[in-house]
Formats: sequence, structure tokens, C-alpha cells
Amino acid sequence: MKIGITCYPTVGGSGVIATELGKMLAELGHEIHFITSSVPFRLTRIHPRIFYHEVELSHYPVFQYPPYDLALTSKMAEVIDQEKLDILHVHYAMPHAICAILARDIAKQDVKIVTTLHGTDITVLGIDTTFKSMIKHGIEQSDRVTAVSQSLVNQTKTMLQTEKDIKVIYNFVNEHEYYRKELPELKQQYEIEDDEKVLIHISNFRKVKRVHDVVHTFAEVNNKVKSKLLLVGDGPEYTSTVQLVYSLGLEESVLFLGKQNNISELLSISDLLLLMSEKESFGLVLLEANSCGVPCIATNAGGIPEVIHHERTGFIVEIGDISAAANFALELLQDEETWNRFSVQAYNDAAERFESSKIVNQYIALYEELVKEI
Ligand code: GMT
Repeated sequence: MKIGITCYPTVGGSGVIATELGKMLAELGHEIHFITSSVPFRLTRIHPRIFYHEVELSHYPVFQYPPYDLALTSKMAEVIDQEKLDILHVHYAMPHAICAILARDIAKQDVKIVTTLHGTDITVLGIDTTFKSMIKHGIEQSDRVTAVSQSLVNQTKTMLQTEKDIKVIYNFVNEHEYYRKELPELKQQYEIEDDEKVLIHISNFRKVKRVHDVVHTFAEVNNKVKSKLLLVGDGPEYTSTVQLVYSLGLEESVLFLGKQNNISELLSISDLLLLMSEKESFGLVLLEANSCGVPCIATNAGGIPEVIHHERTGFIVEIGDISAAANFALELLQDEETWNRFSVQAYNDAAERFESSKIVNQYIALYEELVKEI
């Protein structure tokens, strides 16, 4: 099949999933056309069946703002016709599904649109009444819609009052990259001592990630167990988090690493991942962590309980419940046998339920169903 893919190409779980999906589809013999504003950050290698079509933004003085959505639409229509696409798979309803629908109207080639919902457009923009009907239109006019968790399906249906069939297709990880590696030298480079436990948090530091809860949880853990906290990522709450760390006197124990690419290496030197979000449709970092044998402590927000099995692959706490998170962390970090059991269970669960080829096959089945309708 010839498949177009549009996503946000910069760092973020949705871009990771879209790119890894494209790469795996290309490996299976499909022709993949990325239609994005820059090369997706995970598209690091050349592949004969992967093509990249850049959405160029016009900076004409008459436009107060460069119209990304329209530039994308016109590029989509052009690629649909030129490359004779069978499928255009867009990640995010807003604005990508809307652009795809308009592009389908403009193009001469009969193309089918698949929209994958990742969360933020529903849980944040869906609340805004100005966008609500547009998002609903994007979803209802797509030929097939998928969401990354059942929780997101339920939320979408409730918020947008839509009867559209939305299929859950969970996220996956590239197992060739996400596995536990022995990296004692990396620990040394970060000046982490052998007897120190390593906690890690990875996010874009948006308010919904509640990074301050992560720091407060760590503070309680650090009182009882010799430990370090790795904070990976950058975003709006970064500065206030640095201030919090200093005000708690934790500056020697918390390492701010900023944006990093080799997440699997950082996970490989970690004992526990903390994700204290108030909104999270899936929480791809949880799966990445489990795949590297790292148990997680996370909140019961959105789709998180569909990823983490409480008391098996990690622990689930109420949003904002710092002391429960700290107690569970101590339970794991103070008992080697418990940690080992959780680590194995986390790895096995990631490998069984979220195996990449199993998930990619679900997308392929969906595309094949649609191609038959053309
Ligand atoms: O979490 C973010 O702010 C980034 C966003 C994205 O576009 O990557 O993440 C969303 O999609 C991921 C991939 O499906 C999910 O793992 C995240 O849970 C989801 N974020 C939210 O729902 C807040």
C-alpha cells in the first residue's frame, strides 16, 4: 500500500509512534510518505521506501501568521495525487484530520483517511467550545478513527457527543531500541554511586505533568534511601521546578538533563520511573520504561491504568497523592526481591501486550479493510 503519514515531527510520543509505525510499514514492503513540517526526529536512517514531503510555511507579509494548516492541506492534496496514496494516516484530529478531509476534497485520487487520537486535542482543545465542533467534524468525516486507550475513546465520545466508532490501538515501542543495557560507565559519568537508587521522570514539563509532585515524592524517598532523581525534558514548568529543587535543598541529588534522545540508555540506569500527570491518554514513557525492565509509579489519570498493572508492573496512585507514591517507591527500592519481580513482570507485560509487530498488524488490518472499499 502507499501510505501518507502526518504527525507533529518534534519530540513527543505521538511523533514517535507515527514515525516508528512508518518505519515498520516500510520494512514490511509498504511505501511511506511523511508529510510534515520537518523531518520527524526519529527518522534518522535512509530507507528506499520512505519519502519525506516538507510542508513549507509561507511568510508573505500579508499573512499575520504563517498558515500551517492550509500549507499542510495543499501539500497533502498534492502528495495524494502525485504519489497515488491509498491511505492518509494522520495523528491528531486537530488540525491534522481537518486538513486531511479538506485535502481529500481537493485531490482527484480516492484516498482513505485514518485518524489516530493521542489525547491533547480531545482533553485540552475539546473543552474549548470554539474547537469542539471542528474536532467532531474531523473525527466523524475520517474513514476510520483509532485512539491510544479505551479511556481516550470514552472521553472523546462523552466530550464530543459522537457515535463514531473509535477503535483502540495501543501504542508500542521499538524493542530493538528499548531493552535494558548494562551501562555502569554511564552511571559513573553522572557521578551516581553504585549504592544509589536512580529515579527518573521524562516529560515535556507541561503543567499537566505535575513535575512538582515528582520532586516532592523524590524528597520523601531521598530522606530514607540514598538516591538520585534524573529529570529529563524541558518545558513551561522547568524553571519553577529548578526553584523547587533548590528550595528543598535537593540540588545535589536532582540532575536536570534537559531534552535527550537516548532515552533507553537513561532508562537502563534507572530503578524507577515516576509519572504524576493529571491528564495522560496513554503515557508512552511508561511503556518505554517497562520495556527496559523499569517499574513505574504513576497516577490513575486517563489511560495510565491500561498500561501499568497495579502491584505487578508498578503502582497506581491518586493524582496528587505524594505520600502514597513515596511509600510505594520505598517498597520497591528497599527490597531487591520485590524490585526484581516487578522488573521482570514489567518487561514481560511490555513484550506481550504491546509487542510492536502485533500493534502494527492492527493498523495494517484497518488499512486493508479500507483499501477494499476504494
Ligand atoms: O504528553 C504530551 O504532552 C505529548 C503528547 C504527544 O503529542 O506526544 O502525548 C500524547 O500522546 C502520547 C502518544 O500517544 C501519549 O503517550 C500521551 O499520554 C499523550 N499525552 C496526553 O494525553 C497528555
